Amino acid sequence: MSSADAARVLRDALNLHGYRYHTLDTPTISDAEYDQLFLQLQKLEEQHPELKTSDSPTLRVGGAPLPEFSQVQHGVPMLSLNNGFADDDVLAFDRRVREGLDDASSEMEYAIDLKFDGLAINLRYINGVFAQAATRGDGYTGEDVTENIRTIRSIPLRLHTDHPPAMLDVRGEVLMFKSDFEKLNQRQRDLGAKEFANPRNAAAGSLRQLDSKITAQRSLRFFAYGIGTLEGATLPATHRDLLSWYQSMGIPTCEENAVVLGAQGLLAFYRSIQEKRAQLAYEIDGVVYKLNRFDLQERLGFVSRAPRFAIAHKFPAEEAFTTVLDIEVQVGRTGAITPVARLAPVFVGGVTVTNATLHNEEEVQRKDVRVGDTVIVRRAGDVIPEVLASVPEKRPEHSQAFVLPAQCPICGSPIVKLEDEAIARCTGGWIKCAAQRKGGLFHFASRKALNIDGMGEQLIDQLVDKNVVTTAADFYKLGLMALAELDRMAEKSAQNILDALETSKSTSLPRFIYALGIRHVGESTAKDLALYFADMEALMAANEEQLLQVNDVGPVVAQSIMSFFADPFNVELVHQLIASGIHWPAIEKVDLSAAVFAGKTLVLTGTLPSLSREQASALIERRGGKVAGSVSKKTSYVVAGEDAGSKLVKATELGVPVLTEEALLAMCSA
Ligand code: I6G
Repeated sequence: MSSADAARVLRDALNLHGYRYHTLDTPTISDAEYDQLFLQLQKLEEQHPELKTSDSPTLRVGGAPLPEFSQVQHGVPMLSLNNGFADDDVLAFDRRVREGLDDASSEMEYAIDLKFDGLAINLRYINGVFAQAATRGDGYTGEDVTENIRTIRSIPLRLHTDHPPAMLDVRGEVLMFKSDFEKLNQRQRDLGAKEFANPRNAAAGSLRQLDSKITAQRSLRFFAYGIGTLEGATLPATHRDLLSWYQSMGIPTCEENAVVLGAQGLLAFYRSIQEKRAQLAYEIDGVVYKLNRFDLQERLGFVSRAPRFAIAHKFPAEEAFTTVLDIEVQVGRTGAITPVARLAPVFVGGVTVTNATLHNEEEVQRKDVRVGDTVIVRRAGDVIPEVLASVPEKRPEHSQAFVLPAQCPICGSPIVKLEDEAIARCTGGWIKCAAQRKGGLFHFASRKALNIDGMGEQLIDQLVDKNVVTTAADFYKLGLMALAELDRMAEKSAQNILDALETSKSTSLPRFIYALGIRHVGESTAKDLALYFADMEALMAANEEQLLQVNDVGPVVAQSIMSFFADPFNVELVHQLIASGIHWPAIEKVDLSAAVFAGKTLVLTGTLPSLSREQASALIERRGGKVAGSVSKKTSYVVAGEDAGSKLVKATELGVPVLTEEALLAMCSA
């Protein structure tokens, strides 16, 4: 084989394996084998520089630093979208679209994409080969970031098609996944370098590097969602077809998208994605609605610099500036001390925020947050608001750095910090420290534990402060009189609490174990412990050897469980709770290590014909399996029912076996 042929074969193989790894998530060769091929091509190109082509994967590692970015004129302007925030904005958009098309009575077909929080980029392919990339800039002129974009492994350097367009401008967003952002900031911390405030800044900072070797070390991704210039091919009929065409050519698109009818379809998707938002691997700040058909898009056209056929429906702002009024410390149920910033009220992410966590002492010092500082506050989904960074330029004179108190502000016990822990703790324990007592009681009553309806923070505060309740067993000694004497407690509400306490007595063993608040025993470990021991007395008497047999229990968790039950106070508490009437259905003891799904992870998708999600999960867990929420290479089976969506598609792409309910039941009874 000639050197030119060898270089072409190696290039094609590396491009194909890169695509399988970075886009499809189904590599067919090992990393070491890939590296071997890469080295062979690098060597060949060194010996024959004339064989180096612009789609060579060896260029992905970055090239010589540039003196500056040159300017690129966009063939078709990269315009921005009008924004809507409220449902009414969406209804008005839909009305304008229908009226603009003289079709006020029909429901329009809309395509919906996520509005990724990244940077808009234009990728130009000439005859199927990646030729240039440019930022959006002012929409008409951007910056040439070709060498940096080339380092993004999921972007094909050559399109996977035998009939590429003569020229294609792919529009989309470069972003950084949340997990890659965390890793990058960890690396920045290790190097003593400045951290990035959020994934968007990290993506922007990584892309605007004159030295593309730095970009190559950052994990950036790309999702395509639009098109600019197209020559030598026919434009697909709809936006959705465009994305499918891109996918067929190896250009990454996001699988979270939809085609819906009418404004109600738009709003339903918006709400479903709002619920899912925190679980997405990347940050989004809203969704984008577009008429699906390109011919209708063209008929509507543009108004000033934005299309009439599309709108971004944004989520309420998630970051805002405010002032730190004070820094106090909170004591959690395990004694963990958390510094909390008291803030001047600020509206962020749809609510008014007055407190934000500062996590721990190190974090306050690292971010150097001080009383009087102007800070950026972030609220993401249901997550507790946090202070992201302070703005030192706006700091008042004579401000003081934060120092953690030596004594617990609640019980006065010493605060200590173990060497290997970032968290400082109050040493008072349940008995001395009312904050720990309240935290433990709140946990016991919480939804995933004994689920005592109405037993909230304010009620527990009163019950503890008035010495009516000390341990969870005291909840079940409460009478109508004691409750009715509390502030803001009418007889009816008191009776509701008593009814909720009664209802909570019928529980499950996993809930009961979780409710005890043993350190390191969360919901999932409680479930594993209940399945393994099937009996509370057996768990209380378990030694380390037995505990280590339980799924996901290691020495630290085992030690924590043993020391909890080594305390006669805790054993007595369990006995008192059971004596007060708390009970659960018996669990049949099974040897999970030999069960059909031992060590396997299953994902449920769609509606199963007869089993509810909870029933299917219980079946799987009782046979040693774990139920996960998303499909990956590590998924053992996907159980699919009617209307299974993107999870089923992903399973098929990754070659994960798919089970029907019938097959699941057959495996369970084998
Ligand atoms: O379909 C889209 C998805 C996401 C977009 C979009 C977007 O921004 C993150 N932005 C524009 C300007 C357009 N479509 C036209």
